[in-house]
Amino acid sequence: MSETSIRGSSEGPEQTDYDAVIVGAGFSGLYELHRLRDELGLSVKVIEKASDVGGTWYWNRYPGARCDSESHVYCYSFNDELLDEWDWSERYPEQPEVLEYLRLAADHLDLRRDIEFDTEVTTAEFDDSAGTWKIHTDDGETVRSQFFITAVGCLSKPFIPDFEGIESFEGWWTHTGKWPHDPVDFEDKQVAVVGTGATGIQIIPEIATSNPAHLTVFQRTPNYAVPARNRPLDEDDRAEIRDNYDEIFDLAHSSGFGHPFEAAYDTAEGLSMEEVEKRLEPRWEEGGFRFMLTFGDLVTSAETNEKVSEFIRHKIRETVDDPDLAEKLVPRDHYYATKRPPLHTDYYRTYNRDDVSLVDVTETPIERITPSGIRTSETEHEFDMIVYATGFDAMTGTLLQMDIQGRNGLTLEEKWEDGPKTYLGLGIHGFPNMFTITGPQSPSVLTNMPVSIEHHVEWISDAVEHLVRNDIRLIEPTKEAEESWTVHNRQVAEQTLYPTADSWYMNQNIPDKPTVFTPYIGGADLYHDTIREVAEKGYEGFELTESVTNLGQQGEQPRLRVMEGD
Ligand code: NA7
Repeated sequence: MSETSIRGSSEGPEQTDYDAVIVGAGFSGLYELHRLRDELGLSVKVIEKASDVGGTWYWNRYPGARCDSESHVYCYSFNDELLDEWDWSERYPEQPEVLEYLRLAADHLDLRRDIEFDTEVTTAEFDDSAGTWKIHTDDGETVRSQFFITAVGCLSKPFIPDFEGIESFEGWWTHTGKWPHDPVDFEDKQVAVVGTGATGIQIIPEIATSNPAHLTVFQRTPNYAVPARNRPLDEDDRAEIRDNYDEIFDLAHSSGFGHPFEAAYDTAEGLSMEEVEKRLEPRWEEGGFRFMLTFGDLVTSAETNEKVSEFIRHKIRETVDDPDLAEKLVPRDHYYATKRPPLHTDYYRTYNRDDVSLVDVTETPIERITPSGIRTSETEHEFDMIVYATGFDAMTGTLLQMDIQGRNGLTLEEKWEDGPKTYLGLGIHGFPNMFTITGPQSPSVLTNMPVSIEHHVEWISDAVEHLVRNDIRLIEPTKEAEESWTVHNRQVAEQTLYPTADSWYMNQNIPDKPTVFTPYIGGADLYHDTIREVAEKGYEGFELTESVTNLGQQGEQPRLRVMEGD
């Protein structure tokens, strides 16, 4: 038992208590464990549903799964030894490599001993009288903790549409986010992929080149995919990255999107299409998210966006041989980047193959899944395998599925009936001592995630340290601060083109979810300044409470102490 443990509650021998319980052992949970345990000396438990570390990179192991951020900034920046020890092999890291990196980080920091794998949180309830959290898990255990920290990722609850007959399919089927650990063989199989978001766009070319008998893609909305231009990194690349790590991370941590580059030009407004192409072409050749950041007003100016969108449409038409098919693949219903902008490797060229075909479900909707395939309004397609690349109940889905109950039994589900309400995407009024790493209403999914994760973990760890050093028992956003942040979120989003698209950013991919823009689009740079200032002003907007007055029968107050001398 750690010197700083709060074990010893009067609830009985099976009760095990911690200073902090963290849910999730991906990028964020691992770093939060390290900060709280190794730097503050607190007793910490991580609860993880999977059998290993990795979070999203544990689950999303479908062929072609690759990060769209460049590898040298898709990692922790806080530990020089880790940076020295690790070399990325490609410009964009493939799933097995990210997973290997996170395994190395967990071993390097000796994190596994405080992670309980294969365990799911079923309920987390705030005990008003004790001022602590009770966390129940599917193995029948309950642990009590002072702080409850969610590190559950933003895209962790897979979504499969409620197609009639889905269970009746007699072939092999899965969602990309629940991909099996054993290799999947597509050879000589009739394969269907449903969905053409970032995931579908990655897996479709991989299946097409795995010798299937035929691959049929079911598309509802065409997407604007930009070439990734992935390539192996050589020794010279790595040397250059190492020599410039400080500058690279400084740039990434102070930029609007968490990448080490900013927009090259302010706007395309007033420019001729020829001038626009001259600016876009080099960035198209460079590939990746740098293309998206050619013009700074891409998501605020309809004129700029339409010009960039038109450029991409032209590229699609140039690549796809069959003009009718090309038109089906050309997006017209939304502005570029108002849905998550995918990167691709050979996506459009894949449709030039004879063994690949496209079903536009806006023309011929899926009516039901049958034992032998998919029936549309036109015909029945027979398949051996169906891959659902149909996305996630994003941002709030995983939090809501944990049955989180705050003060007076208020559930998060009730609280967020009309959409998420938070203060800074970090805390929730009515849910004291709970922190959400990259929660809704923070920049999260609009940025390079490890950068936003580091900012959040460090902010939360500093807040916990402040509380402990000052004998403060509870921290909770005020109702006013939360309301004002929620209104600010909506107002900033309304100044952009984002609300014009049906996207998972807007919650519109899940039936009956309230339509509201969920991440914070005010810019990661401004956001980070804001949360820093809030802390500097003594956690402005949070109510800090020194004692829990009605501890009742819970006995002694927790005895949290931060390790001295650090
Ligand atoms: P997305 O981006 O939510 O894509 C899901 C895809 O599935 C998208 O093309 C959807 O079409 C399609 N979809 C969803 N429901 C249906 C139905 N009922 N019929 C046909 N097609 C459907 O999820 P991804 O996994 O690709 O990406 C999620 C994030 O993971 C990604 O942004 C990265 O950050 C990593 P729609 O466009 O809604 O018409």
